[in-house]
Amino acid sequence: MTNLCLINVIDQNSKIERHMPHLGLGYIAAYLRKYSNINKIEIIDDDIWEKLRLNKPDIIGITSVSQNFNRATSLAENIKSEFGIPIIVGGIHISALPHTLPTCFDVAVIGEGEHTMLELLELYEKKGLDKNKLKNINGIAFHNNNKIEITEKRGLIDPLDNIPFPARDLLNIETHTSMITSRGCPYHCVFCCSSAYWRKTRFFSADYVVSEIKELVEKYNVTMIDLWDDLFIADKKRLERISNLLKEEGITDKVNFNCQARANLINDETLKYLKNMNVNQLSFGFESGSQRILDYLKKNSVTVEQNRNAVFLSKKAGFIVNGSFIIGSPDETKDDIKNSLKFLKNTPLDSGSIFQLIPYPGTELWEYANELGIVNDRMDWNKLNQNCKIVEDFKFTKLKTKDNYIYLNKTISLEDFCEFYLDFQKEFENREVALQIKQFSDIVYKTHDKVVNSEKQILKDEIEIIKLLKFMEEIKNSKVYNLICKF
Ligand code: B12
Ligand code: SF4
Repeated sequence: MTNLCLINVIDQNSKIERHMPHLGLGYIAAYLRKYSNINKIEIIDDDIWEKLRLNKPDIIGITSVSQNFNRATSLAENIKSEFGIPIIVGGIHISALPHTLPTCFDVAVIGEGEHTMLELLELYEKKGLDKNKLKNINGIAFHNNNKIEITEKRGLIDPLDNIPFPARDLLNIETHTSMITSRGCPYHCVFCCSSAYWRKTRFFSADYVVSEIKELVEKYNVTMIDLWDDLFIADKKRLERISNLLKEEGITDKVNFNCQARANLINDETLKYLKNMNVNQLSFGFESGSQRILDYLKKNSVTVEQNRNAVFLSKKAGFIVNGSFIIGSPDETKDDIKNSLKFLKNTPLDSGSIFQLIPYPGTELWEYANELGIVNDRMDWNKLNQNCKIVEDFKFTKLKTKDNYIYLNKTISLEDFCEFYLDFQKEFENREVALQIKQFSDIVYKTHDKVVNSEKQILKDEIEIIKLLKFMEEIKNSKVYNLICKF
C-alpha cells in the first residue's frame, strides 16, 4: 500500500509564495483518492524534513515554478540521499523544459498531472517505475540509458468535472482562500505561460463550481474566495448561471469574491453578473499605457482606451479595482513608461502592482531571450525571480552591469528603470493607504450605525467588531495603522 508525499517547493521567506494553498497538488490528491487504491497522501509546504521523517513516504511528488527550481533540485538530491525513494516532478517549469530533467528526479510529468500521476502510481505498485513500462505512459519524461526520453503527448481530461474538488482537508484552508474554476486562456500574451501550457480553455461547469463554493462555505467557513482563473469571465453564459445558482442556493450573502478580469470583456452585463454573485474586487493586467507596448505584450488584443473604460465602468458599478503593469519590454522607451504612469495617475485604481518583464520558459518571450543568449535551458533559475532583484540591489546601491540581471530593455539604463519602478510602487502605496482608510471607515460606520440603531442588533452583529479588530491586527505594521491611531 503506497504512501505518497506531495511537496510544494517555495521560498519560506516570501509572503506571496506562502500566501495560498497549492490547488494543483490538491487536485492530484483528490483524483488519486477517487480513482486509485492509494492509502496515504500528504501535501507538504513547510517543515519538510520533519514531516518527511514522520511520514516515511514510499514515493514523492514535487512541484516547482521556475524561480524555485534550484531549490527543488537540491531538495530532491537530499531526499534521494536520505530516503533513496522515487521522486516525480511536475508543474509549469519542468513541463516547458522536460529535456532538462535533472538526474535527481526519476520522472517528470508534463502538463496536466492528475491522470498521468494515477498511471505512474499504478505502475509503481505493480512493477516499480520500470523503464520499459514507463515508455507506455503518455505525457512524461524519464532517464533511460543516459538519455532523457519524452513520451507521447497526453490528451486533456474532458470534461473537467471528472476531477473531484481539490483535497482541501490536506491543505491549510483559511476563511479567505482560493479556487480555480477553469484551465487555460484563449489569449496568447507574449510573457504568459498559460495558454501554451493548458493548450485549450476548459471550464468546470457552473453546477460544479457552485457545489465547490458551497463546500468551502459550509465545511471550511470560508467568507472570501480569490478566483485564480486566468479568465473567470471568459464564458459569459457560465458566469450568468453561476451567479443565478449562488442566489438559488442561498449562499450569495455568505461569501465574497475577488477575480481576474480582462478589459475587452468588461461591459455592463458582465459587471451585473459579477455584482450579483458578490464579487468585491476585479483585477486587471493593464500592463502598459502605451498602445505600442500594449500591442506587443498582449498581441493586439486590447486597447489602452478599453483598459481605461474598464476601470471607470467597474468603479461606477461599485467594485474595488486592482491593476498590474509591466515595465522593461525590449523596445520600451522612457516615454512609453511615462504613459503608463500617466495612465495610473489619471485613473481611479484602488490598488495594484508593478512587475518587471521576465521571460519564463514556455513563453514566446523566452524564445526571444533565448535567441539573444539572455536566458538558456541550463541557466541559474534564481535569476528568474520576479520580485525585482534589480530594484532591491538599486536600493542598497549595489547595482551591477546589465549582464548580472535578466534585463530585456534595449535603451533604458538600469538606474532609470529602477527609478520608474519605484515611482509605480510609491503610487500604489498611496492608493493602498487610501483604500485601507476607506475600508476601515466603512467598517466603523457600519458598526457605529448598528450601535445607534439598536443595542440588541450589535450583539447579533458582533462579527462586524471582530472583523474590525482582525483588520486592525492585519494592518498593525502598515502606514495606515499609524495614521488611524493619530485620529
Ligand atoms: C494561482 C497562482 C498563484 C497563487 C497561488 C499559487 C499556488 N500556491 O498554487 C499565488 C498568488 C500565491 C502565486 C504565486 C506565484 N506565482 Co503564480 N500562478 C498562479 C496561477 C494563476 C494558477 C496556478 C494554479 O492553481 N493552476 C491550476 C492548477 C490545477 O494547475 P497547476 O498548479 O499548474 O497544477 C497542475 C499541473 O501543473 C500539474 N502539476 C503541477 N505540479 C505537479 C507536481 C506533480 C508531482 C505532478 C505529478 C503534477 C503536477 O498537475 C496539476 C493538476 O493538473 C498560474 C497560472 C496558471 N494558469 O497556471 C500562475 C503561475 C504559476 N505563477 C507564476 C509565478 C511567476 C508566481 C510567483 C513566482 C510570483 C511572485 N511574484 O512571486 C509566485 C510563486 C509561487 C510558488 N508556487 O512558488 C507563473 C510561473 C511561471 C514559471 N514558469 O515559473 C505562472 C505560470 C503565471 C505566469 N506568469 O505565467 N501564483
Ligand atoms: S496574461 Fe492573462 S489574458 Fe494573457 S494569456 Fe495569460 S492568462 Fe491569458
